Amino acid sequence: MRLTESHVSFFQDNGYLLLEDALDENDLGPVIAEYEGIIAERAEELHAEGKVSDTYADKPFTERLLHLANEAPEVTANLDIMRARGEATFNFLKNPKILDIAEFFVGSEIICNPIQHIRAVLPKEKSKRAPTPWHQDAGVCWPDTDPYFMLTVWIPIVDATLENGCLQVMPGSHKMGLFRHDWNEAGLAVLPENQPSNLTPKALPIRAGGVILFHNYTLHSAKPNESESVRWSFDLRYHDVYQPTGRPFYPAFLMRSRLRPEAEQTEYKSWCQRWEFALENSKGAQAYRWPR
Ligand SMILES: O=C(O)CCC(=O)C(=O)O
Ligand SMILES: [Fe+2]
Repeated sequence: MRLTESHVSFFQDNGYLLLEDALDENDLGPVIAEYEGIIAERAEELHAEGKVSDTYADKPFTERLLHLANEAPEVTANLDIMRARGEATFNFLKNPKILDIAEFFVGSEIICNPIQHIRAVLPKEKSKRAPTPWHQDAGVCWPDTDPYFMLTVWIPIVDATLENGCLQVMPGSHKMGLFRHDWNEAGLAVLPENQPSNLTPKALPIRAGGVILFHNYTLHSAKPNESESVRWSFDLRYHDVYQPTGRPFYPAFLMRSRLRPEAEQTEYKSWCQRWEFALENSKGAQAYRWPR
């Protein structure tokens, strides 16, 4: 995808940028297949244990997890990137198309930040979690990242619609500094009384294959999932190698270095090992500047 100065100036003015069709089937297919495999394996296990009445093998990717979760909610546990640690997912983190987009904004020495997720958002009546509340990603980092720019890349792997809980942003909010965040039942949130009253939220429905970029100070949230299917998306973060990550007890990976290509940390096995070690040894670490 060729980015131009007008993309950059839109991003600088608004704090976000939506790029349709940045990725295709070859990029998303392996990740979907990997998660289909993980879910199929769990379905078989749960069925063998008598916890689900059916493996729901005939259901599409956007629905199978939901049917299983209706009977065995534990099926949704540990699906996140660093817990499931699939190789296709790891390859996705260093997908050259994503790194090319990131390079345009963060330069050529690109760290893949450990604050990264794949989210399988269930329809709201079925979900134990409220939709992601209004927040800034700077707010979920340690304050040592405050002076720096970090790029969030939000990637739907199924179409994200107004109905199934697409992302929404407050354009211009990235120029207003850090807002106060408070914990509520939805998570760490900028409560309505602390939000800028002069800005209007903009919902960003986007087809699978598109990507949304935003700034670490952009206020954003997710709409509720009012559909009958699962909203699957990635949110990944990239920044320059010399910046802190905001979660120093988790591993960061130099995914691209034009200056020192030999220093790149793009090996699947060591990615797995470093995450295993970090998850095992960081229990109880303070993840947020605002304690719960
Ligand atoms: O996908 C969501 O529900 C929230 C995403 C988000 O907060 C982020 O990408 O930083
Ligand atoms: Fe966020």
